[in-house]
Amino acid sequence: MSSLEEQIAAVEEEIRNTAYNKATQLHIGRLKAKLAVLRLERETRAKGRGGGTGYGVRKSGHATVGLVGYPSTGKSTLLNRLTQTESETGAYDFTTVSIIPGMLRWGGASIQILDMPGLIPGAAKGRGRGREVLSVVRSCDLILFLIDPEHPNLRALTNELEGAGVRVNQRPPRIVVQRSDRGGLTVSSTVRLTHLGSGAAAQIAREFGVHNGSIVFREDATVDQLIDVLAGNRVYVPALFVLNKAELLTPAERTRLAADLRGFDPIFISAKNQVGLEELIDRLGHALHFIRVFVKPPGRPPDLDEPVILRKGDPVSALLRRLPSDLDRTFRSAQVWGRSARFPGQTVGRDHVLADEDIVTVLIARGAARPAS
Ligand SMILES: Nc1nc2c(ncn2[C@@H]2O[C@H](COP(=O)(O)OP(=O)(O)OP(=O)(O)O)[C@@H](O)[C@H]2O)c(=O)[nH]1
Ligand SMILES: [Mg+2]
Repeated sequence: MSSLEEQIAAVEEEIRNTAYNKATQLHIGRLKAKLAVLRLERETRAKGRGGGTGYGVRKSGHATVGLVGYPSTGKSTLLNRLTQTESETGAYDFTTVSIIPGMLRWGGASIQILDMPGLIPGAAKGRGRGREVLSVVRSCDLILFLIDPEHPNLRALTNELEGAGVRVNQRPPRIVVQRSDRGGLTVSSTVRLTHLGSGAAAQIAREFGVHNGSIVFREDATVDQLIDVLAGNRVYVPALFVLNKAELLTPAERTRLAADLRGFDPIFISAKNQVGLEELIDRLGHALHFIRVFVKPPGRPPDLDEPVILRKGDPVSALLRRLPSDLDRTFRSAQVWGRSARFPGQTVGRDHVLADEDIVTVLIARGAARPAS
């Protein structure tokens, strides 16, 4: 029996060597599914050995941003410029060997920025502490890719993340898989499927041990998207692409790079000369979608001077986590005024999604003492 790594390498090799066409489409789909299952197994084993648990960075602030790039692209230099931290920098690779946090203010929000060791090809397999770095990347709210114009190979970098289950600037596929014990597998869709038929979908599902239940497609998904949903441990992280050392570029080189990387909408900066950092900070703040929510104690006016900073899509429970801890424990319901309320003063529960500038009153269970605010 060959080792897990050998099996993974063999399947990867077979995928590479199989020409993609109508006749091989399903075969490749099944190989990809097999590969995803083997990689899941690798993750499970790494966890069992205590690997892949990361560096144990404590998240703080309103959002966490990870600096990701090849070695020597200027990640530490940028962290130091943005946050007045002192992460060691150097003209050689692998200067940074652990995760260094810094804090950046944006409006009323604080953004935690994590400087990390440079990534190299093979990181997902554990090269150069890659597995640890990638596990920290998985927990970030946003990835800031830092690129050296001399090595603008973005595909290799994002592929490395793909291999670790990180999906960059994608949203979760709208496919619902329900497993059951018997009755066979039904595949249905609410839209016309152009990438894979229901027979192919069922075969892919079987690779994951799904023989009974249902798969419903709510979008025209690809094989890779179905595999992502079946594998189940994917994270979907937004990203910004930043080209550093831009002061070394001639105008012509800059124009060419901007054209090559058009799809990535890159931001050109010079961390060393502090050029382009304002635009970067601004894009960063907007990409994190902060919202401000005002708390109104019962029977009193709202505190409009001190908003609670949350992120778009956050529910009432996220607000409770930012308030004195007893409020979370004794929560009964909340009343909401503002854009997320169907009418002023609507009574809602923990799962209600808040909107920017909402005003919220937290009501506590009868008999529970309200903490002094
Ligand atoms: N010309 C130029 N050099 C820069 C710029 N930013 C950083 N550097 C240089 O690039 C080299 C690497 O910088 P670091 O900040 O250590 O890079 P890193 O990405 O943290 O590197 P690792 O920790 O090894 O992954 C240093 O010599 C920096 O002075 C820049 O904007 N322009
Ligand atoms: Mg560094």
